[in-house]
Amino acid sequence: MYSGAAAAAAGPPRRDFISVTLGPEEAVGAGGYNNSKAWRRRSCWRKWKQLSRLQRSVILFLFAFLAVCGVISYTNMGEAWKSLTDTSLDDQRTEQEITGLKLANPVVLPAPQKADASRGDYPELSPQKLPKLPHVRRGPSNLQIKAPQRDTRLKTRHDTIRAAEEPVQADKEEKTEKSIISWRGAVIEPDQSTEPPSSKIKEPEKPSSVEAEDQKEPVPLNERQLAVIEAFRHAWRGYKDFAWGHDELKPLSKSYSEWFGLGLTLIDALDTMWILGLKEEFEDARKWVANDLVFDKNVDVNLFESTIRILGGLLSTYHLSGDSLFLEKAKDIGNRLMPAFKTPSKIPYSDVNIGRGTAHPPRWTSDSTVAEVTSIQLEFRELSRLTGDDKFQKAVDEVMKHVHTLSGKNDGLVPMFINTNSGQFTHLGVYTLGARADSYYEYLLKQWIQGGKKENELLEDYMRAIEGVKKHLLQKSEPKRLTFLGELAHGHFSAKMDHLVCFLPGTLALGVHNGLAADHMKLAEALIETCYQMYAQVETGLSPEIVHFNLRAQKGHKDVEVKPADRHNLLRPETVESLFYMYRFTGDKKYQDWGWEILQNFNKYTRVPTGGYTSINNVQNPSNPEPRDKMESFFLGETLKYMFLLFSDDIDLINLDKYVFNTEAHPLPIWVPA
Ligand code: DMJ
Repeated sequence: MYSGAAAAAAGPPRRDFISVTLGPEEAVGAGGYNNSKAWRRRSCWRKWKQLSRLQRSVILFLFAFLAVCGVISYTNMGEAWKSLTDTSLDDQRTEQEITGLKLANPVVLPAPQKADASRGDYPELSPQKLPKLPHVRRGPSNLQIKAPQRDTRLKTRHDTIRAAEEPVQADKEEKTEKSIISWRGAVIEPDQSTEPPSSKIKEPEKPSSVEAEDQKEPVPLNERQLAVIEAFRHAWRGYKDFAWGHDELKPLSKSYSEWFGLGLTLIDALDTMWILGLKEEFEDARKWVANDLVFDKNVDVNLFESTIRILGGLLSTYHLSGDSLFLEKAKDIGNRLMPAFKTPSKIPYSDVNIGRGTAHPPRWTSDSTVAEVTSIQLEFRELSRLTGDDKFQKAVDEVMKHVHTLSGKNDGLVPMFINTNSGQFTHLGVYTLGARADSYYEYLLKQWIQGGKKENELLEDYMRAIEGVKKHLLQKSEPKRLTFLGELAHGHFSAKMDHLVCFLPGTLALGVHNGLAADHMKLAEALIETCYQMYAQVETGLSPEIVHFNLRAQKGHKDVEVKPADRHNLLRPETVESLFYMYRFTGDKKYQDWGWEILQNFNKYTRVPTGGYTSINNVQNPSNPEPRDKMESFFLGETLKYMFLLFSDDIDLINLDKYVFNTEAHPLPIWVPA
């Protein structure tokens, strides 16, 4: 509004001008408005004549340029239209296949982004050139012409296995061919359907399904992969014969042990069977899940263990198979685990009774383990995304946000315990990347990747922690100068390293693949060499649970020392897991060779002739490794899966730009950035 009084009071008004020069023809004169055709033509011509020679040439040039552009784009549109028409006429291609083509092409992740000031700037975070993969055999992903062949890769895998191992009769062939279509998943939804995290999740999402990757030629299995399949089948035979539907096989006593009474090994192994292409085994197991898996039981389960093994296993199997049975079961167990979060601090209790809906800490303390409360996030976040119910994600995100703010960290390194009442760290001053803290670090990076690399607090905490690792925990051993991670207890360094720490080289390499500091790769290379030496320097060629490194050179001493209480091997996966990542990202065959040695030693010292593999008590005694009579579920869920992937040259067999593995080796989709 303009007020004259106010303007006067304010003194002479500031004037802004726009000057418009009108020629006599343009002026609306006394004759009024004249828009006749003849007048307009005359007027244009006069105007053209009034222009300078230069102006006329520029205008003529512009017209010519626009005309050329018009011709070019017309030609392109014609081509595009033609190919579209051809596509729709192709009666071999179903609507789903066409959608699948679109789906499979874009890499889920964006190129690594440079961290800017608003995202918390780290000098280390500048995008790194991703290492070239010399072993990549896939063609360009952006295939626009060839329709994807559904089922081809796993179908071929079955064929290879069958050809190598079992002659099959003609009628059985026919039956198998028919069932291949159904076993690959009743519902194949080609939509990757991934979304960034949101506190208001509305639409339930669909499975990602490896189907989307099947458009390219299947890569045949090599001998080492066939050896893994043979090992898996041997382990599975023992489980099936003596422990079917129970938690863990006791292969020597030909019986089983129960932990939660939920068929732990069977659920943990589902996606491994899918990836290895073990159709019949998978179908048997699916039937058990459909008919016998019941969560309405008066039983206490550990929140972390049941999340990573059961919830994680069901979610990934749902994604790989597209079978909604697994999502239904995942929802059921997810809901039953939620009472764990009803604590004064919202830091969850360690134990939940899934039948009664009650939760509690262990009997002797009100503390929870830090790794446990911070390594359930990938699974609960994914459950929210799939169901459209944000309660799961809210609960676990709150834990991470809270831990982010806590004091008691040492350059990003966290203590091992946290109190469920106060929400504070307890037992301060002890820092390790081994038991009780390990997967906290792993999940910082993996949640950041899962969410599309946007959640900066997670990245900040991860980067800070790796700096803390370098500052406080890194040392070199004698005589071989192996780089290892020790522990810090109240300012005192201990040269003790758990085998569990061997997850770290793989995690570091994954970070570098996603654009983080290149020096993390150097550290990863040094650490994986050490983890391998934890096997190679021991009499059976199998790593003990814990080693101590020599800091001073002594005659006749190796780098690795083993204490009597630590010389067991539980068939753990961490070293093989890291070997897999290292091979994927570098293509260096030595990592495959190291994994092959380890597999052979598992076969030599832990294989039970009547079926199954067993943990052993003494890795230093090849003539009597002292079998413990237990096959952990993670041997099938993780160790053999990572072995199989390590020996594969197919980077699309669980593509690491599309999937992120939870800490129990269950692949979950990476959410597409908004
Ligand atoms: C598995 O349950 C998981 O890998 C977990 O993160 C650590 N312990 C075992 C395997 O060693």
